[in-house]
Amino acid sequence: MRHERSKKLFDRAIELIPGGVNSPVRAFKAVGGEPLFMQRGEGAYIYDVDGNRYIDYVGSWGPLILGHAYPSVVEEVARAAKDGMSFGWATPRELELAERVMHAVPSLERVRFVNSGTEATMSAVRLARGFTGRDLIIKFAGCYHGHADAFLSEGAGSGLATLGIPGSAGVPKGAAQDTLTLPYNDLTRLEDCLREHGKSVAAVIVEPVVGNMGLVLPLPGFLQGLRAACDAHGALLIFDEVMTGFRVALGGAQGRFGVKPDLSTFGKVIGGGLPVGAYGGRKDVMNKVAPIGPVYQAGTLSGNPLAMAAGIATLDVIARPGFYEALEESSAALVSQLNEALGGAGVGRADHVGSMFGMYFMAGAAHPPRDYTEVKQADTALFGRFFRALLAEGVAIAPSAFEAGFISAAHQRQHIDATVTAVKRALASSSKG
Ligand code: KE4
Repeated sequence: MRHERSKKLFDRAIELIPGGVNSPVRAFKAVGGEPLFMQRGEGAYIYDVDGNRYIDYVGSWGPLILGHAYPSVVEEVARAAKDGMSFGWATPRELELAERVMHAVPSLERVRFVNSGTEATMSAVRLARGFTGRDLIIKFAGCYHGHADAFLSEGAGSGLATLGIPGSAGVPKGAAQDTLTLPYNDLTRLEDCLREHGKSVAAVIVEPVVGNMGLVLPLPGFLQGLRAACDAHGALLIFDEVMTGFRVALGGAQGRFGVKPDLSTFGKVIGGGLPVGAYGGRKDVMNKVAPIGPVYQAGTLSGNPLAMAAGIATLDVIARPGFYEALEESSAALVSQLNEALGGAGVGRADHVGSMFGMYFMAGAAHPPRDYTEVKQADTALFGRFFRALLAEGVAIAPSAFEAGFISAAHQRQHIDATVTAVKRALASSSKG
């Protein structure tokens, strides 16, 4: 494959933008080589600026559950654009999307739209603090909740795990000290922490299925245990469903696992590829949000009509009967073959929850990783070689061993078969070191 145009663009980009990218995980820092520039996407494929085609499992890091340039989504965005890009006044589409999101997720008695997952999680945490009058929050190592100060302490996941940086510079001690970080899947440590700090803990925030340290599933009873522990100590339970929401099920992880949080955050799929985030939950809690309550949160482009149109069109398709069953089938078909290929090559295994999957380069591991300590044993050098070899075979996965993969409704049998062939070839060429 030739990458001259990507290289030329990157040479220009690094003179304009830090690292040449607008989000660190795109920089290929952890896998070597220079980032590619994409020109367009169509269904399961993306095409880089040099015309190379890839079967895409990044899907814009989760939003594109329908695949790229889905016709009805594009049409609805174009229709909205013809009436004006943004008003800064309330518009009808905000209610259209709110009703769809709330119908799918019964724990949402009220919802507020914002412009990113980070805005959603930082607002949910501020609201939990405003509602409880408490300052501390508990998060779990390897879980990523966006780049607000409160979340960038030790073990923040996603790009920080990818780059191997423990936390971020620029976070004041005051912000970091109010965040307690515990091991995922460890209820004993949580209960010990709540016994000591319980009266000051405003909320426990968790990725109900983790996608930001690679894919890590909740152990049986973990999510239920979080619910009970929060109830016992008067803390709010926040499910960060920015990635899992409308991805692992129409009702998100809370629907799939049957645990009801007090607040939830969303993003990605509900924007259909345009910038949308949301937070919502119990009415008594959400009623504390301005303008009816004392917890302030605002946004110039919140509820933007084009973004709402993309979300509405996306949710109208995924809410159709049989959508998730078909997605589950293609996901299981791919991941069982990935698991066989990785196991057969003696380098690791694969797992999935719905259309969110993970590949673990941990030879000989007796089980999929359960927390950040186990995940960090991944052979990242081998992953880097595998990533580059797979890209050369025309299959694009996240450029990090600490991210999840996403299958869309556009991924059909032929894409899955081609992917498995490419994976086997990439494993053969990359395991030589
Ligand atoms: P954004 O601010 O990037 O829209 O959302 C932050 C966020 C919050 N919560 C969860 C569970 C998330 O996965 C994310 C963002 N996910 C990463 C991918 N691991 C975004 C990719 C990137 O940082 O470029």
